[in-house]
Amino acid sequence: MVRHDWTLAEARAIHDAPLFELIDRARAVHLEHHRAAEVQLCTLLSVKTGGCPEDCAYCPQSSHHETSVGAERMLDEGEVLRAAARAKEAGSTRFCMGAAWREVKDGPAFDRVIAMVKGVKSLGLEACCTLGMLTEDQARRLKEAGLDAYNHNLDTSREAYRSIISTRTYDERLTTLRNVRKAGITVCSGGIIGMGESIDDRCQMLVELARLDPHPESVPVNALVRVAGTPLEAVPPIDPLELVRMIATARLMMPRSMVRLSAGRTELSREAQLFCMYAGANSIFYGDRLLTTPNPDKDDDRDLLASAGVTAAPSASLTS
Ligand code: SAM
Ligand code: DTB
Ligand code: SF4
Repeated sequence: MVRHDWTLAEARAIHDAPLFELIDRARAVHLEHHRAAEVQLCTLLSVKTGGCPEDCAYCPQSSHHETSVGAERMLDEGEVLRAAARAKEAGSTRFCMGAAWREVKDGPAFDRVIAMVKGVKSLGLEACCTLGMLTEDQARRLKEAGLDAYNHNLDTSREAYRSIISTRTYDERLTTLRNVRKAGITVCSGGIIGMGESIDDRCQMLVELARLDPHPESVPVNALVRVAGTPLEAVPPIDPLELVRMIATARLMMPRSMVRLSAGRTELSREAQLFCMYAGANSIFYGDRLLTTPNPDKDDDRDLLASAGVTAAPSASLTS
């Protein structure tokens, strides 16, 4: 049953259950709704890196923090399409283009994104963008260009949001998600754990995501990548089992969504990554780079999946 009215207490009860009980429940739901021996491979590309006016405490691309990531020029369409073709060749079925923008502004840069989306679609890939805030009209233009999904994370609970980002509000985030939905683009929205938030914050974020009707088709669960120069550089790392619990809880609360084991895999053992997949994650980012930080080697990922008999999904793995 797909529910939109989970309470924090219910989410906590799921999340805090004895680990094996939580995993058994999540696995059962996963088997019911997904091809559980498949994982979708997605490739990320930063098409406009750094110099972002927002002050997200986790982000190396914010101009408020002194990190090794500088503001770069926007990539051109050819560079992006060459990267997308390589991603497809390597086995990815979804290509996500990110820009370090607060919001999309109409004009040449947005026109270029539209051309990129058309090009990625012509290669036969799922196309996703993450460009910051979006108006209804901009969402409509992206849809017309063929965009399948838009990533815009809630990142954490409404309460914790204020201590992580001061330059925009939770409600602005929700408005963009509404604009994306209205245009008929699928929603990709999730968050980050390991920023110093409480377990209640994590569960409250899942309650907020599950409140969206329909649920986001895609829910990325990121572990914070601690980047030198950001305010969160010295936050203690999470225990990998926290990620397993978060993924299992997301799987149970949003049974039909793709749950993506996103940033943070370089810090995880092979066993922890497979445990996340067993608990309900059915997608990973594939390729040596996320947006600005490293991701596991492609060869290591191939070995990992092969050793578990997990195959790369042809496309979204929803079966019903
Ligand atoms: N600027 C747009 C925005 O914020 O919506 C799109 C790009 S932004 C880099 C996309 C997402 O990446 C953020 O919402 C956040 O969840 C994730 N992210 C950024 N830095 C991260 C980090 N250091 N560790 C984990 N996730 C991170
Ligand atoms: C998401 O939730 N994770 C991806 C994607 N959506 C855009 C981004 C992760 C970024 C990690 C930090 C970096 O590489 O800059
Ligand atoms: Fe900018 Fe997005 Fe990074 Fe925030 S997360 S600083 S909006 S690029």
